[in-house]
Amino acid sequence: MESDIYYVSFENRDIEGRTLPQTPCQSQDAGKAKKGRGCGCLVLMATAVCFVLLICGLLLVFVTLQHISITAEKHLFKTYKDTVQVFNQTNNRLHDTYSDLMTENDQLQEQFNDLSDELKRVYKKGSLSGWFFITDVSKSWSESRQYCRNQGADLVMIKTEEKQRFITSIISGNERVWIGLSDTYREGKMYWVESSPLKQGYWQKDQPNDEGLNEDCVELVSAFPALNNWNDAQCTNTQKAICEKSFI
Ligand SMILES: [Ca+2]
Ligand SMILES: [Ca+2]
Repeated sequence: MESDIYYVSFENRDIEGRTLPQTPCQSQDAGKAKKGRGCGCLVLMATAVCFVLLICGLLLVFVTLQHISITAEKHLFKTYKDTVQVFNQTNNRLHDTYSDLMTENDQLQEQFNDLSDELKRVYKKGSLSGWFFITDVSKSWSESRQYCRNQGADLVMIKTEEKQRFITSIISGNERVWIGLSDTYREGKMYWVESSPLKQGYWQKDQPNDEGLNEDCVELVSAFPALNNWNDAQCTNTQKAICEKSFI
């Protein structure tokens, strides 16, 4: 600044050292220089303001993007949490349903076992047509017959070889079952439960023997050959029986 002042003083002095008035051109140049320095400051200030505004803008964009990202993550987490909750609820319901089904299955299995004990079978072949089943409890001959009648059936009558073979085939293992034949009304004369006389029998060897003069009811013993497995026995013996219900 002191150099500028010295320069101006030098330029505006004559040979004798007297101060000369400034020319119009000199005044114009000085104003331009001063104006130029002012413009430079304004440019710097404007640049600084623009820079600050740019930084603020960038910060605003950054904060906005962060906010959007966090919101999206929150929404995604909530969706995931809801999905997990629905999955757990569905899983619990399936587990309950599975437990119910297993309980029902156990009950059905028990019912099936009960039916198996009774052995219900339907048979249709040739002249045979009926529903045969073995009682699930052991009773005397008379009680067994009553049991069959309570089911709308009667003790089975076996009048053909085909039926004899079939009845034997549905009795498992070594089992003794009552059939609908007896000589209760007349000793030595066998009658079927429908009161028709016996024409063809499938007796074990040396049977019927009316042992002890007290054997009037006929049983079928599955352990013996199919065509030789009848025996007369005491009617009060308790054992299973085979019932027959004819198709109407
Ligand atoms: Ca007898
Ligand atoms: Ca006997």
